[in-house]
Amino acid sequence: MSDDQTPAETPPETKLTRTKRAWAEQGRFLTGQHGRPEAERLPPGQHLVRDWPVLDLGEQPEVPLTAWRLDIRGMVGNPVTLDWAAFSALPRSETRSDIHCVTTWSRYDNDWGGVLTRDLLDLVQPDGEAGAVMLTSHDGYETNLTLADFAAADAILATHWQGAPLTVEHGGPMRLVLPRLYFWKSAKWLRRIEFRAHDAPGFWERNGYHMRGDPWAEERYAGD
Ligand SMILES: Nc1nc2c(c(=O)[nH]1)N[C@H]1C(S)=C(S)[C@@H](COP(=O)(O)O)O[C@H]1N2
Ligand SMILES: [Mo]
Repeated sequence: MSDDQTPAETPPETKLTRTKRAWAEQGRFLTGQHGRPEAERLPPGQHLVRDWPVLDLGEQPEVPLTAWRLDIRGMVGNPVTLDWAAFSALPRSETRSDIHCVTTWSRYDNDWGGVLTRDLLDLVQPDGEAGAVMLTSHDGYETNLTLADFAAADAILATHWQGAPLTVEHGGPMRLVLPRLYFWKSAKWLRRIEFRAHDAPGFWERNGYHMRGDPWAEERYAGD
């Protein structure tokens, strides 16, 4: 894990260190801050809600912690299957972020607890050739991300919301939260993360949604 003491020497320049430096530069908007003027906090075409709507494909899988597993596969140096104890032993972090759903609702100031995707990446060591991830969930849902988006500084594998364990309807025991993209990218009930060379469409992306889904660029649908 990366909470390094003072390094004795400069680490060797590799593809991975270059990639990580690029991620760090992209992460200049720090966790817990929206990083934009207040007037621009709400992306175009969005409206604010105070409640938290539930959206899914009609199935809310119950995954007992004793049976919970997260598979990390594909182009990584250290493929692992984590059980709940192993996942809970990873470094814990807290973030505060806004939700932007493509159906036009946004919700400000959600407090998340869990494991930063950065800390998972430190564990599994993606290959230099890995450029994308495919996320698969217990309900069969799939969604795709570039590795750079997955590695965003504020992306968190969340187990808690506002200090309490995530409820099943919102993706508990663990979901991704990726605040910089529309919320369909934030897979609930996450089961598997596969590292790949190239980005390929997931469920909504095969059904007309945009491959990336940046709310600030209004990337709602394919062709936007
Ligand atoms: N596994 C899974 N994850 C999912 C979905 C889903 O149907 N299944 N729906 C996505 C969509 S379209 C949205 S808007 C958000 C909704 O999350 P929420 O119900 O916690 O608001 O989850 C995303 N993640
Ligand atoms: Mo959505």
